[in-house]
Amino acid sequence: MLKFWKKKPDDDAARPEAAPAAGAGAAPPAAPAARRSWRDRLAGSALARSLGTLFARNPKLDDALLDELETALLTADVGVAATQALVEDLRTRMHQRAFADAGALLAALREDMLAMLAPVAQPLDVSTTKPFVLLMVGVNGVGKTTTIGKLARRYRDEGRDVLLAAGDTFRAAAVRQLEAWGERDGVPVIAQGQGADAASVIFDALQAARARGCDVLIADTAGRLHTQGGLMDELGKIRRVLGKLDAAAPHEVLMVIDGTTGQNAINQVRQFRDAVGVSGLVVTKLDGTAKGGVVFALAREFGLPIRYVGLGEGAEDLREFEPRAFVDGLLPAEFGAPA
Ligand SMILES: Nc1nc2c(ncn2[C@@H]2O[C@H](COP(=O)(O)OP(=O)(O)O)[C@@H](O)[C@H]2O)c(=O)[nH]1
Ligand SMILES: [Mg+2]
Repeated sequence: MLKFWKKKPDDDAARPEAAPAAGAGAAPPAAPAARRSWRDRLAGSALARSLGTLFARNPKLDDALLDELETALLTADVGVAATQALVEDLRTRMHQRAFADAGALLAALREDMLAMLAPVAQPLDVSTTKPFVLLMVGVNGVGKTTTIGKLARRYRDEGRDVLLAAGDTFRAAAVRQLEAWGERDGVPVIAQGQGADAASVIFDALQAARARGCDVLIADTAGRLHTQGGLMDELGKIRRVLGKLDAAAPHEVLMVIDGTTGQNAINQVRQFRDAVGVSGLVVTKLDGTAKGGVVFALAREFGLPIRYVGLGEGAEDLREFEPRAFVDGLLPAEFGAPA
């Protein structure tokens, strides 16, 4: 089910602004010509598909329906606690005869889902200080560097001066990948190459950001070192050296979660939160086959702000998290408002 983000042959023609790829093997994919709707992007998710199937046959209002709903939610990584909260509320109200039909139950599910997500829909405001230092963390392959490329584009388009720091010095390809995004976005990158001390790269970058009067500094970090302990030590050191220049920096520690990883995401957040502190989340790869439910599990478990979600690989595919668009993208079309 890669159809939502696979490059189509005629995409290039419709994309006059598409820049040639920079850096062999590290080329960020071009942005789609038009922003696709949330529903378009989320339709392939396991939750959207199973809820669609479940309610398409206009089922009877009974406990069997709630059991099926429970299974659908658990299978889509909503997690035990969030699933129970959702299903038990519906069960209580169903037994009180609050619903006329399955459609009314689905409408109540939608409201409950929105209520669960509302507290974590807190957009990130990078205009509170200058330079605003954003430290990107998360395990390998979740989409940190890609998200930085997308954010750099977004902030630049908002008229901000952005600087990037190539703090994933563990792999040479990681530095090249960030530089490719920098070229593409027209945003400078501070790098020292593979094997450099990540904390010193990011320290230099903050000094440069101050000297140049930049609005936002976004620092990439490694997701994997020789040991997990080594990684946490490195992130701790980065925090400490930033604090020497600006006691409040980093102003945001943004943890990136791969939306397809399921319940393991919970363990990842717990580990990073305890070791380096996390102030916001980005959930990527919700397009395609991601199960989608992990967003509810994260909201329920941590209550950390979900700043952005990734709905594709292109620069335009990073959206501020909007619970309404997200929930309506997952629920069968006839019950939700148009996404
Ligand atoms: N479909 C999809 N792919 C994504 C998204 N975000 C990142 N990716 C892809 O995930 C892969 C790993 O991304 P990368 O930024 O290198 O991860 P990092 O190791 O955390 O820096 C790349 O192929 C990205 O294009 C997303 O929102 N949707
Ligand atoms: Mg990376």
